[in-house]
Amino acid sequence: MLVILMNTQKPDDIANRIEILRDEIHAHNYRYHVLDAPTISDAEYDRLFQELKNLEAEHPEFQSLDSPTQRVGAAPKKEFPAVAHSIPMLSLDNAFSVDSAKDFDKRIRIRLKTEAFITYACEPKIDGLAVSLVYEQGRLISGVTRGDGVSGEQITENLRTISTIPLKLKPPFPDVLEVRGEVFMPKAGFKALNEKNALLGEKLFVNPRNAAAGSLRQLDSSITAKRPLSFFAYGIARMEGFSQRFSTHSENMQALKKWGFPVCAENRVVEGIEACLTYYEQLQAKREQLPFEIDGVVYKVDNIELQQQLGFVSRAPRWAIAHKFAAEEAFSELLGIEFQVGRTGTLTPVARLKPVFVGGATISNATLHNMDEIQRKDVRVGDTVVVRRAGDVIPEVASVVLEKRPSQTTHIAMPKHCPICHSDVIREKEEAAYRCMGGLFCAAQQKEAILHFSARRAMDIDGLGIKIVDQLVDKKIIQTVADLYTLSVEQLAGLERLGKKSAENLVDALAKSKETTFARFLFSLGIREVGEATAHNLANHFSDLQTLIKADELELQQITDIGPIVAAHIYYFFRQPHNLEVIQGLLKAGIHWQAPQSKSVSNSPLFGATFVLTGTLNALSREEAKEQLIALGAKISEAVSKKTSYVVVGDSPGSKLTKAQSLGVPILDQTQLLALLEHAKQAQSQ
Ligand code: 5U1
Repeated sequence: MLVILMNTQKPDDIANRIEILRDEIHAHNYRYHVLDAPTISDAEYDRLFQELKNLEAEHPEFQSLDSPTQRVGAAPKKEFPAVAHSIPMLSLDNAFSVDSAKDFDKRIRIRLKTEAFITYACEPKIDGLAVSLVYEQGRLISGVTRGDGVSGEQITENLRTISTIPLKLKPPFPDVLEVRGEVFMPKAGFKALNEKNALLGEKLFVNPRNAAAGSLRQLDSSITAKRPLSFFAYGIARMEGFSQRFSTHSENMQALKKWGFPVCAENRVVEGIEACLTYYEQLQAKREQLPFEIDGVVYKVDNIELQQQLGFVSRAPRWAIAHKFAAEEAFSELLGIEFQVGRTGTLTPVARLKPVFVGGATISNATLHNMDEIQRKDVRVGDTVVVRRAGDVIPEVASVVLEKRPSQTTHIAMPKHCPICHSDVIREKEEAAYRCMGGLFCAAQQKEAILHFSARRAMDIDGLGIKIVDQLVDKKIIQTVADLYTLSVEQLAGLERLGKKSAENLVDALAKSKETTFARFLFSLGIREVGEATAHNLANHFSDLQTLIKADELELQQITDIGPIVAAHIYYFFRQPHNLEVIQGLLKAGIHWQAPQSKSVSNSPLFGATFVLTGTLNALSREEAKEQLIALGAKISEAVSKKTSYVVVGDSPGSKLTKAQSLGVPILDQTQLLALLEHAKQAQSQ
C-alpha cells in the first residue's frame, strides 16, 4: 500500500521517503526497460512517480540530477560544450570478408607467438552512436559523444533521458567508472516515430541510426526524452577505487550488468576464429528478427592482458575488429533518369526507382555514376535492376536483371542541353564526364558553387544550407558567392522556413567568415582540381593573391603536386573576367587573411618538408593538421613518392601507407605528428 506523505513531516523523513521512492522507481525502470520483466502495473508505477514528483516540487532543496524524474529533459541549451575524453575513444578496423577476418586472427597469433586458439568475445555491431558515460560515486555525472575520438560534445542532459542508461549504479560500485557503449533507436520505436511524424506532417527519418543521431543532437533535451532511444554498454574505459579487478572483457560485461547497464543478450565468448565466423553466420541469419539494426559483428580478444600486449595502431586496437555484413541489395524497377548538374557542370545520371527498402532505408534514387557505366551495365529505363546500399555511401544501381527485361525498354542518352540552363552539354576530350557549358550562368552550378564556398572546410558559413541556397538562387536574390555578403536580415527573414533569429544568425556567420586563411579562400573559389591540399600548397608558395593571379602555367607547375592539367585549370580560372569580378567583390566585402610570416617559417625545422596524410586523423582534424604543417613551412602532397619526407597515418589508411613502406618513406602515427608539430613550433619561436 502507498503512503502519501503530508507536509507536516520532518525534513529527514521527507528526504528518506524521496530516496526510497527514487530507488524503487530506478529498480522498476531497470526491470521494465532492461530486463523486460516488470513487477508492478503501469498504474502503480505512475502513482509512485507522481508521489516523487510532488515531493520534489514541494521540496526543491532535495532535487537531484539522478532522480528518475530528471529523465524528462532539462532546459534547452545554446550549444553542446566540447570536452576532451580522459581516454581516447577508439574506432575499429573493419573486415569486409572472411579472409580479412582470418588475417586479423593470424596477425594476433603471430604477435602473441602462439598457435593456440584465441578466446574471442563476439558482439553485434549496433548501428547507433558511440558515447562515453562517466560515473562518480555511482552517479552519472557526464555523457559525451565520440566526436573525433579525442574530444566530443557533452550531451549529459540528453543521455539522462534514455531510460536504459542508469542514473545511479547498483552497489558495490567503483569510485569512478567510465563506460563506453552505443545509443540506438530500436526498429519498432523508429517505425512508430516515423508513423507519428507522417501523421503530423513532420520530417521523416531515413533510418534508425539517423533518427538516433538527430534525437541525441537536440539542444532541447525534452525533445530527446520523447524519442524512443536505448543503449547497450560494450566496454569499460576506466575504473578507479574498486577492490575487484577483472581479467577478461566478458567479466567486464558481467560487472556492467550487475551495476545496472543493459548489455546485448547476443554477446558470446568463443574459441578461435572459425567459431567467430559461425557466430557471424548465425547473427546474419537472425539480423531481420533482431529488434535493433546491426551492421556487422565485433570480435575482441577476451583476455585483457593479451589486449594490452597487442596494443593499438594509431586509433584502433589491434585486438578487435568489426566484421561487416555485405552491402545490402534489393530489386527495383528503373522508372526514369534525371541528370544532376554538379559544381563544375558535370552531369551525373541519377536513376529514379520504384521505392524499395534496402539497407535500412527506403530508396527511390540511386546513382548510375556516368554514361560509360550505363553502357557497361547496359541499363535501360523499364529494366529490373539490383540496387545496392552499403553503410552511408550513396546507393547505386549495381546491375540489370536481364532475364526480367520487358520487350519495351528505353535506351538512356545524354541530353544535348543542360536540363537546368539549356546551355550545350559537351564531353571534353579523354574525360568520362559530360559538362554543361553554362558556367556560372547555370543555376545548378551557381547553387553548387555557393554550397562549396560556404562548406565547413572552405569559408565555414554556419547555417547556409541547401534549402536557403535554393531559394536565394531561384528567386534571383543572389547569383555569385560575392552576393552572399550583400544579404540583409530582412531579405533572409523573407525566405520560407527562416525566422528572424536564424536570419540574424546567418548574417553574423557571414560576417564571421570574412576572417579566413589564404588557403581556405583559394579552396572556396572552387577552381577545378584545386582541393584543400593544392590550395594549401598555392597559399604556401605565393605570398599574395595578386602574384598568384599573375602566375603563368610554368610557374604554377613548379609547385608540389601541380602538373600541366591543374596548372591550366588555375591559369584559365584567373583569366576569366567574371571570376576576377567575383574575387574583387569578395575582397571589397571585407574578406581578409593574415599574410604569411615567411621569416619565421624559414626558421622552422619542417620548412620545405613534404607531408602526405592518409587515413582518418583523430588527434586533430585533417584540416588542422594541414594548416599547422603549412604554417610551419611544410608542403602537403596527395601522392607518396621518394621525395616525400613523411607519411602521417590515421585510422584505416589507404594504399599510401603500403607505398610509403615500399619506398622506405618515414611513417608517423598521430602521436608522433603531434610531437613533431610541438617540436617545430618551439624551434620556430626561438
Ligand atoms: N559491440 C561493440 N561495438 N563496438 C564499437 N563493441 C565495440 N567496441 C568498440 C567500438 C568502437 O571499440 C572498442 C573495441 C574499443
